[in-house]
Formats: sequence, C-alpha cells, structure tokens
Amino acid sequence: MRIVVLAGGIGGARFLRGLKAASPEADITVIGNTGDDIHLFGLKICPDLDTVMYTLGGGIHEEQGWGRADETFTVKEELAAYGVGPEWFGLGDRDFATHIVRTQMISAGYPLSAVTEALCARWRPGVRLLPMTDDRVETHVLIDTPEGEEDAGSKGGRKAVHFQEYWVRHRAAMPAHAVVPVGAEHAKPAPGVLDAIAESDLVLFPPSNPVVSVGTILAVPGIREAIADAGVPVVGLSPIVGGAPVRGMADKVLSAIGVESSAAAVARHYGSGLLDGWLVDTGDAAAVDEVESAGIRCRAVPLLMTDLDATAAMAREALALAEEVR
Ligand code: GDP
Ligand code: FO1
Ligand code: CA
Repeated sequence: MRIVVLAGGIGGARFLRGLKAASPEADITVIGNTGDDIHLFGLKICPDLDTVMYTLGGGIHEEQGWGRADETFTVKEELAAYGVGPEWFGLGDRDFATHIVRTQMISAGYPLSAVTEALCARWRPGVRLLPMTDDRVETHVLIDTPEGEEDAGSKGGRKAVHFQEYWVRHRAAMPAHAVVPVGAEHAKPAPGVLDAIAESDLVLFPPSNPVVSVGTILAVPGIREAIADAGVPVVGLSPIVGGAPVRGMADKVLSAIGVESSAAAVARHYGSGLLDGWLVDTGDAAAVDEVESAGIRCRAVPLLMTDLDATAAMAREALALAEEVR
C-alpha cells in the first residue's frame, strides 16, 4: 500500500507515528510543508521538515513537539551576549547542527530535497520525506502594526511579519488579517512529489493546520490538481475538535481566511473536489450529516492522539474509511 501524507509539523508528525504503527508494511511518502521555513543567523531552518524527521527518527523533544530532546542553549546564549537576535526563536545547540549541515549543502548547490534526503539518512524516519518544493516559499501574516514597530513594511497601520514571528514571538495574540505563502505561485513541486501522488493508492490529510500546513502545500501549483486527479481515495482527519484546535492557534489563521473553526467547516474548506472522506471526533458526531451533505463521506471516531495506540486507532479508521470510499 503506497500512502502519501501531506504533513505540517507537530500534528502531522504525531499522526505519522500512529500510521506507521497501524500499517507497518505501508510505503509512506510524506510531502512536508516548507512555508514555515525561516532564515536566521545566516542559517536556513525548516521547522516542519525537522519535526517530522526528529519525531519519526526518535530525536524529538516530546512535550514541545519541535526541537531536539536533551538540548542545551549555549550558542543561543552567546548570540544574545553579542546582542544578535532574535531571542524569541529557541534554537538549541543540537538543532543548530541540523541547520548548519542544511545551509552548507544548500550553499554547495544541493536542492532542499537532496538535503532532506541526506539529513534523513542519519535519522531514518521510516518514511520518504519530500519537501513540497525546492523553491523558496515563506508564509507571512498581515497584522496591525504593533506599537512602535512601524517600519518600511508598514502600510495603513498594518504590516506583514514572517509566520514564525506571528506564531512564536506574538503567540498569534492579535488577529491575522491575511496569511500569504510568499513565493508559492512561482514554486514547482519538488522532484518525486507528483510521481508519489500519481503512484499512490491513498492520500491522507493528517490533523495538520489546514491553512499554514496543508493549505500551504496545496498552494504549490500542481499539487492540488495531482491529488484531485490521482483517482485514489483522499481521506482527512479534523484538527479541530469541539470547535477548537486541539493544540495551537489554528483558529487564528482559519478566521483569517474566513473559515469557521469547526470540523465540518474545515472539510467544506478542503472541498468535495479534493476530499472523499473526513474523520471527525466522536464529540462532533453532529457534524457528520453536514459533511456528508457536502458530498464527503464522514465518520465520527476518537480523534485525540493521546498516545501511540490512540493514534494508531485513528490511522486504522482513516484506512478503513478509504476502503469504504474507494
Ligand atoms: P505544526 O506545523 O507544528 O503546527 O503542526 P501541524 O500543522 O502538523 O498540526 C497542528 C495541528 O494539529 C493543530 O491545529 C492541532 O489542532 C492539531 N492536533 C494536535 N494534536 C491533535 C490531536 O491529538 N488530535 C487532533 N485531531 N488534532 C491534533
Ligand atoms: N515554536 C515555539 O513555539 N517556540 C520556539 O521557540 C520554537 C523554536 C523552534 C526552533 C526550531 C524549530 O524547528 C521549530 C521551533 N518552533 C518553536 C516550532 C515552530 O515555530 C513551528 O513552525 C510551529 O510550531 C508551527 O509549525
Ligand atoms: Ca508548521
């Protein structure tokens, strides 16, 4: 069974652990979001690719869902001592090595897909991890200019900030007026992405952020079309449970695109042109009829990834729904 999974970071990575447990013989290709990527201290950082790689490779800081376990922050402290910011992005010493290797390989001319393959040769995540594109795409968020932070980019009292500044520095405390995957319109799917979709038996949308994770991957021209045309089941799992994200601030970016934070609204947002099946949490069983009336087969099952067994059960439900709609 060849499965393609569009993944962001924490939610996608945790789901993938369950999918591997539920279907050990499956050949899984992960198309990873690179819109979160940020350049800091002269290094290229790929948060979502690293979260998938570390989580499946056994190096992740489990509670955080990002960065390495057993971290130290000596380099970060020294940078701060030099007054070199930003200080709000917590890069650990072990993590710095990943960004140094990646930046070194990129500077030597390797595309991000080759770099990711090289990093995964160490971590052996047990899936093929492909960036959605080798081209530069960075998500930016339009916010009201914070007090005293007017700059050249400010216009009409608003400014665009990098997604990481919005998410980590500001903790998404203010409304997002727009979310823009800068560069997506000129980006090409990375080598292997379209082939993996065309050769797949199933495409899964894990409970990742529908806007800045799955949405960003679908914004790369050709990817949405390839999935819609693949002629295989496309099944998703709702990241929204009980009208709110299970974790994080996805509601902020959903409202930026005018989508209500509900399991049914996210399914309708993806659309029946893309989704064949959708899993909602048992507490959202009332949404089943609404999703089905949108032409998407829907089931209510436990959707909290509390541990590996719970996540594996969710993955098995997604596989079962895929067979039902095949
Ligand atoms: P990020 O890139 O680190 O934000 O991770 P993703 O985009 O892959 O996933 C983030 C989403 O995962 C959030 O919107 C959460 O609501 C969702 N999520 C986290 N834990 C769970 C869970 O246990 N169950 C479900 N259904 N969604 C979850
Ligand atoms: N998320 C945070 O909330 N705080 C941080 O200090 C932080 C540092 C960080 C460093 C490397 C990395 O790969 C990811 C990091 N993240 C951090 C997570 C990152 O912001 C993710 O992009 C978001 O969690 C959403 O995907
Ligand atoms: Ca992310």
